[in-house]
Amino acid sequence: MITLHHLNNSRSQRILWLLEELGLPYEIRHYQRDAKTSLAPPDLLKVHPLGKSPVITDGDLTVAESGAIIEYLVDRYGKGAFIPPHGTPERLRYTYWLHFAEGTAMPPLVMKLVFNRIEKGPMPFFAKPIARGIAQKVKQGFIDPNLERIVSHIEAELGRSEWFAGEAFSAADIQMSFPVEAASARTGARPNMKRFLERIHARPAYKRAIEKGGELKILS
Ligand SMILES: N[C@@H](CCC(=O)N[C@@H](CS)C(=O)NCC(=O)O)C(=O)O
Repeated sequence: MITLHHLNNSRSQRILWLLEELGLPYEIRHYQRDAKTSLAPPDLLKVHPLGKSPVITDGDLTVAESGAIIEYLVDRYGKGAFIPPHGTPERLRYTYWLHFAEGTAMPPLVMKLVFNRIEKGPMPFFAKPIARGIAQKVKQGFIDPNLERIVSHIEAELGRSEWFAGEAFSAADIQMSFPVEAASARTGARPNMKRFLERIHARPAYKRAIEKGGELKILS
């Protein structure tokens, strides 16, 4: 039996959604973020040394990292579903987006969230102008130009085909859903991204995943 160690309001929602798309039997162990820090509870450290979610256990195996979990589930249980055939241009696009999501898109999206918090968060009045100045400088000089390029790239690619890897829905769309949600919340949604989100939200398996794992409230 597969167990998904699911942290509320997190990237783990993608794995829940994939499990629903695959129609596999699984159980969910729920973990709640700390209300003040948003960090995962220490219990998750008993499952994996980083204490982050998603993580799955399947018999003796423990698999962490969304992209690795997606590859594992699709390879082991997918029977060819949600992955384009080997040797096709679609397969290369699939691999690209599977890595792009966490390797390229998420780091500046997380930085944007952190520096927004530094800029707006509570702190002693004498430190505020300094912190605000540093946050604005990092955002203007580094984070925002990077995000502009990333979001324009995503938007253009979603204009090329209905889904990230081509005309067929694949697990790359599941992996890319979180950066598209986060980019829409933190930089503003563009038309193709908006339509992509509408398409995924309408999928029955997506809706079941939200019912079981709780609403995904993307912070901005
Ligand atoms: N690249 C990893 C990121 C894992 C990650 O950072 N998960 C976040 C939730 S979105 C987490 O567990 N945060 C709680 C913490 O760091 O304590 C993946 O895609 O699995």
